[in-house]
Amino acid sequence: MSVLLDNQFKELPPDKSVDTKTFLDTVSHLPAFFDCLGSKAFSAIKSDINGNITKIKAVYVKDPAKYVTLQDILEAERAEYASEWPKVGATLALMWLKRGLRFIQILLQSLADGEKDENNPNLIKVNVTKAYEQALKRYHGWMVQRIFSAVLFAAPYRSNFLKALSKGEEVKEEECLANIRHFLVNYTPTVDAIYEMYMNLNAELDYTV
Ligand code: 0SG
Repeated sequence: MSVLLDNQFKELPPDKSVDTKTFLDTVSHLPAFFDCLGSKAFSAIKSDINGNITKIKAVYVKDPAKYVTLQDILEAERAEYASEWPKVGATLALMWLKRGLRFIQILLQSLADGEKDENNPNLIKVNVTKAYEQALKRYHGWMVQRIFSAVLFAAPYRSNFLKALSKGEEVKEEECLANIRHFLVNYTPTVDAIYEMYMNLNAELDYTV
């Protein structure tokens, strides 16, 4: 079985609201995946994402009935924190988490679309760089951009990455790519919905770290 299909996102309802518990249950499986990538270079990213998820969960468990959807959390924090919002609490954590989720989406879509460096077809640098430039780069100052360049050297080979997605099993490339496409069917609209929510609530910030 595939890591992705074991942790599929649910189809969104017509109003595109994202159920907090389902979302947290699904994204909670993400950090463990970094251990399969075979390099300690990913530990800072893993702990950043873990931190985001822990922060959102901490708010949710305080009152699950109040925070049924992710939008419930943003609206409650907007009322609670006033001028500090949105650079605060779970709103801030989800703002960063969604960028990591967008990165993963673009990376997987690029692999599924068969984009590759024809001279080095077993490298995923071209896919990772595309994802970074579209999802994260604009939020990173030169220092973090340099960290990205260093991490890029630790990126696994395409074949090893696809194997890790298949939980270490030898799965045919086409089957793995089919699993990725299947996973993206609900994942992409979920990430899009979170971006849309940030835009509609005017909660997006564009400072760099
Ligand atoms: C397969 C190959 C993968 C290669 C991956 C390369 C990805 C590039 C990564 C670059 C290195 C990023 C390291 C971390 C950077 C962090 O500084 C930033 C900003 O972090 C936020 O800063 C925190 O997340 C916030 O935490 S919070 O929960 O408490 O709210 C907060 O601390 C904030 C600063 O707060 S403020 O100043 O506003 O008060 N993080 C990122 O850029 C996100 C990086 C996500 C990378 C996702 C990569 C996924 C790879 C998947 C591979 C399958």
